[in-house]
Amino acid sequence: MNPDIPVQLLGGITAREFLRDYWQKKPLLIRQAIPDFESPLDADELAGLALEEEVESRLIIENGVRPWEMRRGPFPEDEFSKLPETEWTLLVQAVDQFVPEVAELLENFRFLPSWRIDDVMISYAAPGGSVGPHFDNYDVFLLQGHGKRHWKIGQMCDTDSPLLEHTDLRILADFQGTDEWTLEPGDMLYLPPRLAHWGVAVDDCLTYSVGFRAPSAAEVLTHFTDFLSQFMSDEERYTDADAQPVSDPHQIQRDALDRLKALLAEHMGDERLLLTWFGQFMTEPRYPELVVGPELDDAELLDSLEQGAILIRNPSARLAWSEVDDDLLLFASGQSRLLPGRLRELLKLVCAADALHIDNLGQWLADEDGRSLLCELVKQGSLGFADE
Ligand SMILES: [Mn+2]
Repeated sequence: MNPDIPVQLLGGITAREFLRDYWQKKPLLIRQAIPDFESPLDADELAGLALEEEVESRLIIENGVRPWEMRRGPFPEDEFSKLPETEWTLLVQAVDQFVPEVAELLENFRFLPSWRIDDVMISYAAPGGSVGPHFDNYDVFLLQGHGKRHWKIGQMCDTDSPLLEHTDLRILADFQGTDEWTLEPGDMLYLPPRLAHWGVAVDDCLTYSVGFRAPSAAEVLTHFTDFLSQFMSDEERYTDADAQPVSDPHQIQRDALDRLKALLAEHMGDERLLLTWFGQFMTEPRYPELVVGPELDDAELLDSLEQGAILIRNPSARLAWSEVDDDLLLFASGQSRLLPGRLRELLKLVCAADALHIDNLGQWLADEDGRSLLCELVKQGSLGFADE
């Protein structure tokens, strides 16, 4: 998309302006980001999802058996009828993986890399309901889906910010409000990471949270070094063939540090491995158990497609691609595959298309590598056959 065209979702500023002035920096309130937005699901449907085994949900009850009581789903059917009239919240994670109309909302965020998006969480709150003042380590867009929610924003926080003593929730002990707004359906609030915020339902309200993900530095280092270690032999060690006589045998000398730094730099600087690891890591599914496919061979796949079968992306799968020298890497749900450069348009199609079928795959089905790639993706569960 053109980064210099005003975006309705961003209140008429361009993607370039948003990234420059707000992204990861400061909040932005956008009135009618999605004009006349009508929530594709209602409170009852959301509650229905929270009964399902594979769906991740939480209930937060402000005055429960203890203050800010948290219960984890799946919930029994009569759970909601026993709740108080006010001051509770139901949070359902990754609704985009279960409700296609919710996944479609993500099309509005194509000005950001898809691998940065985590999920669409939807919360229902009874009047007065809130999860308390808190901060997150991630960017979030809060789209009001139904009813009204009053948002307050506050100070920037970090791990030293004092929290209420509570086992499950990270509620700020000290909230210094700086600004506040009441959001109505279609209004949206962007918040950068670590900004304190507090949203209280004015009436029955549904709020969509489009959440982003960014690995912590600790995760990058531990996971990347774990990945690298698979490619190293036990013989590869600290070496000091250039050692000099030492004056004090107990002292660790500067030259030892230099050898270690060289060893680290040699491995950590391998861009191809870094890219491979990163693509795999960022496309790991949130629920790997939902990414499984059937046994299938190239000929069977071709046959099905020729008979009109349609392949769609598994909503629980994550896909991304990259280039390395003249080759391409496709990352699919935590795995990577090196492919010849001529498949570039196929990779883009696989990552972006709503549906794959004989008409848009056309020539690629005649390409052995293309066919085998599609077959692999079906077997792996990243692509699946659409129900007829
Ligand atoms: Mn939050």
